[in-house]
Amino acid sequence: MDKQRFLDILKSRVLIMDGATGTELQKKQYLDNVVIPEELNIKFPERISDIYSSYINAGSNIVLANTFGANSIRLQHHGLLNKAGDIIKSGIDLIRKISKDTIVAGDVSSIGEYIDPLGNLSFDAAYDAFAFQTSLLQKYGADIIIIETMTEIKEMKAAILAAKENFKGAIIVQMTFSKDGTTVTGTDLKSFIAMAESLDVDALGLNCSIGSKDLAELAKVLCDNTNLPVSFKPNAGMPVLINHKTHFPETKEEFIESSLKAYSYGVNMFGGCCGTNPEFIKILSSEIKNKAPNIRSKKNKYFLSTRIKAIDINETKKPVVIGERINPTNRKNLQEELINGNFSLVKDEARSQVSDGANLLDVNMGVPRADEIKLLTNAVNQIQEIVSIPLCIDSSNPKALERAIKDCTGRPIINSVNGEREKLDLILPIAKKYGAALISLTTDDNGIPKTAEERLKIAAKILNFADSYGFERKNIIFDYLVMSVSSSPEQIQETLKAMRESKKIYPQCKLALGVSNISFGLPSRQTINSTFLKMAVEAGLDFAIINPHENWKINDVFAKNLLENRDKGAVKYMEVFASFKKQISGTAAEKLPLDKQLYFAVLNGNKESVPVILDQIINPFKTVNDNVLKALNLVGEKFASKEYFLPQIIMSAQAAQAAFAIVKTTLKKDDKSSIGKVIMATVKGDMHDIGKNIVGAVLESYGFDVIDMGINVDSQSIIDKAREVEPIAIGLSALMTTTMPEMELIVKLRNSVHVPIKIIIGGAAVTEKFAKEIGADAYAKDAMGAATYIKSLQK
Ligand code: THG
Repeated sequence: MDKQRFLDILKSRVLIMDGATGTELQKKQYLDNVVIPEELNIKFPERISDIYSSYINAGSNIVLANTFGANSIRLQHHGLLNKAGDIIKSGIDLIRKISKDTIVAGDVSSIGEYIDPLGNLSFDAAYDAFAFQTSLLQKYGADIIIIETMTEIKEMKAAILAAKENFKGAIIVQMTFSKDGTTVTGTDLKSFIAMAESLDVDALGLNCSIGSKDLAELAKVLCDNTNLPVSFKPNAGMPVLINHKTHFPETKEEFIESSLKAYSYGVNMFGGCCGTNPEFIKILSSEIKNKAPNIRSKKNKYFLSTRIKAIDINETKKPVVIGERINPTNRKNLQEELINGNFSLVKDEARSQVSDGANLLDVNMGVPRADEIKLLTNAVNQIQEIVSIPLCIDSSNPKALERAIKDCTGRPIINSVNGEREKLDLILPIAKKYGAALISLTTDDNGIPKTAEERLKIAAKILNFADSYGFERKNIIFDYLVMSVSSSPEQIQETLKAMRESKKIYPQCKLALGVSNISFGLPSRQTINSTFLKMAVEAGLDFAIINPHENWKINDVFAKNLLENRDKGAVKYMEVFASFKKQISGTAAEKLPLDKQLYFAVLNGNKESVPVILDQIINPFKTVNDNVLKALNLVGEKFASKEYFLPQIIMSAQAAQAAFAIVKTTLKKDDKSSIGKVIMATVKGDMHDIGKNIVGAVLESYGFDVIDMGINVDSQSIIDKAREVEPIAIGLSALMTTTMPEMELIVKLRNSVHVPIKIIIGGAAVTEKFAKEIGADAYAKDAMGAATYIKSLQK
C-alpha cells in the first residue's frame, strides 16, 4: 500500500489494529510442536490463520503478520534462517487470503540481545538483522511495517534505519514503557519521540507492559508532544500469577474506557497487546471504528536528546549552552591522552561542564595524525555513559561523523558543514539519514567572507542544497562565524548584521556561534566573551558554543568599545586588562643608538618610526637582521608568558615587515638579481598569516623572490604553482592543529608528482617531530630558522 494513501486514511478516520497474538496462541495451545511462533506460518498455517480470522472478523483494519522475531539473528539461532523467505511470505499471504481489505503490517521486534554498550551485539550487526527482515517484508508485499515492543533506543534506531532503507511503505514504531514513563533501559517518552521523529517514521505509539488505564496517560504525553499519528496497543492489565498461570486482570469494560480516553487525547490507531483477545477488538470496533480522529493542536517542538532525556530547544532559555571544552586544539595534555586512548580528561570535562550548566556538549577529536573515526566514536560512547545531555559532534570528516552518529543514543547536532559543494553533498545526506540538526558555517572554498551579504549568499546556497536533499530547513543552524576581535574587529558587526538578517529571512533556521573565538590572543578572555555573548543573543543567537566554566555575567564597557570597533588596536582595552607597558618610548628612545631604536620600534610595534630609523642607516641589512629578529623572538616569548597578546603581535609583525621591505628595496637598488624563488602559503582551512608573512619578509630581505600564495591555499594549487615556477623551496604555515594534516597531504602530493622541491613547514603547533613524521624536509622554529635552511639549499 502506498505510504501516502495510508497516511491519508489516518487523517480521515481512526483505525483498529489487532489484539494479542502470543497469549492467544498459548491459550489455544497452538505453540505445540514449533520452536518459535513464526514457524507456524510454514508448519501449521491453519493455526495462525485462525488467529488472523478472529481479529478480522472482530473488525481489525490492520493485522500484524506473524513475523515478530523473523530477523536473521533470531532465525539463525533457531535453525530457521533458510526458511526466512517462506516464513515471511506465508505470514503475509495468509492474511491476504482471508481478506483483501485488511492492511497487512509486517511485524518487527527485538532481536533478544542488546546492542553495545548494554550488550555484545554491534549496531551494524543489529542493522543487518533488521535489514534482512524488512527487505523480505518489502519483497513479499507487506503494506506497512510496525516496529513494536522496543525497549532499547539504539535497537529501535537500527530497526527504523533498516526499515527506511529497505521498505517503501509507512513505518510505525512502538515502544514499551513502565508506569513511570520510562523503558527498562531508561528512555522516557520525549526521548522516544525525539529519536523516532528525527528518523522520520510515519507514526509512533505504545504497546504492551502496563494496563490500558496507565498507558492512556502515557499516550496523552505522546499526543501532547508530537504531530505524528499515535498508536495505542495496551495489555489487558499487568499480568499476575494465579495457580502458576499468567492471568491478565483487565476487563473489556475497563479496556474500552481507557481506549476512549486515549481517543479523546487524539490517538489514531487502537488495538490490544498481551491478554487481549477478539472480544476486546470487537468492542473497540463497535465504539470507535470509522470515527474521525480527535484533532490535536499543532506542536512546535525542537527536540535534541540522549537515551534518557530530551530537551525542547524552543522551550530552553537562550542562549542554549554548548560546552566547548572537549576539544584538543591547543591542549597538549589532552592530545597526548587521546593518542594513548585515554579518555579520562574527556570524561572529567564532560562531567564538569554539565555541572556548570552546559545544555549540550561539543565533542571535537581533531588531533593531528590520529584516527579521528576511532577517537570520535570512542569519545561519544564514553561520554554518553556518564552524562545525559545531548551531543554536538564537531568534525568535518564525513566518515568520522557517520561512524559516531550511529552510536548516538539520541538526537545530536552535527557540527558542521559549510558552503563547499563537496561537503554539502557528503554531510547533508548523513544528517538527513540519522535525523541530526546541522550547524552550517557560512564559509566556502574562498574562506570566510568579509561582508554580511556574502555570508548570507552562502546561507542561501546551503538552503538550496538542503531543499534538494529534502533536509528540513528548520534543522539547519547557521553559524555566521566570529574570529578574534584583535585581528578582525571590523568583521564583528558583519557577523551580527548577518545574524539579524538571517532571522528575518529564514526565521525557521536557528543560529550558533563559536563565541570564544572572539577573544583569541587577548587578556581576560571571559570579559570579551561574555560581553560579546550578550550582543550576539540580542542579534538572535540560539546556540552559544562556549566554556561553561567562565563567568558569563560580565558586561564590560571596555570590551564593548573594542567589540564595536571604537578601540582601534585594542589600545584602551589592553591598558585596562593587560599589564602592558611600552618598554621604552618617546624621547628616551631617540637617544639610543640606531640599532637599539630599531629593536624597540619592533618590540613596541611602532611601525611608523621604522622608515625614519632605517633612513639613517646606510647599509641596513645586518642591523635589520640582527635587531628585528631578536625583537621578534622576545615578542614571541612575551606572548607565551601572557605579557603580550595578539594586538601587540600584530603591531610588532607589521613593524618588522616594514623593516624587511625597506631592506629589500635597498637590495634592488644595488641591482642584485633574485637568488632564487620560494613559494609561501598558509595551508587550506587556515586563515592565519602573521608568521608566514614575517618569514616571507625575511626571505625577501635576503634577496629571495617570494611568491606568496596567501591563506587557505589548497594543496593542488601549491603543487601546480611549484611545477610552474620551480622554486628552491615551498614554505608552509599552519597555526591550527586541525589544519596541520594538510601539510602531510602536500608532501604526499609532491612525492607523487616527483617534483624535487624541498618543503619546509612551521607554525604554532608544528614540531620537528611532526615534520619528520609527515616527511617534510625541514621544520623552522622561526623566521631565522627558515631563512638559514633555505639559504643552505643554494649551491
Ligand atoms: N563554530 C562552530 N564550531 C566550533 C567553532 C566555531 N567548534 C570549535 C570552536 N569554534 C569552538 N570551540 C572552542 C574551543 C576552545 C577554544 C575556542 C573555541 C579555545 N581554547 C584555548 C586556545 O585555543 O587557546 C585552549 C584552552 C586551554 O588551553 O585549555 O580558545 O566557531 N560551529
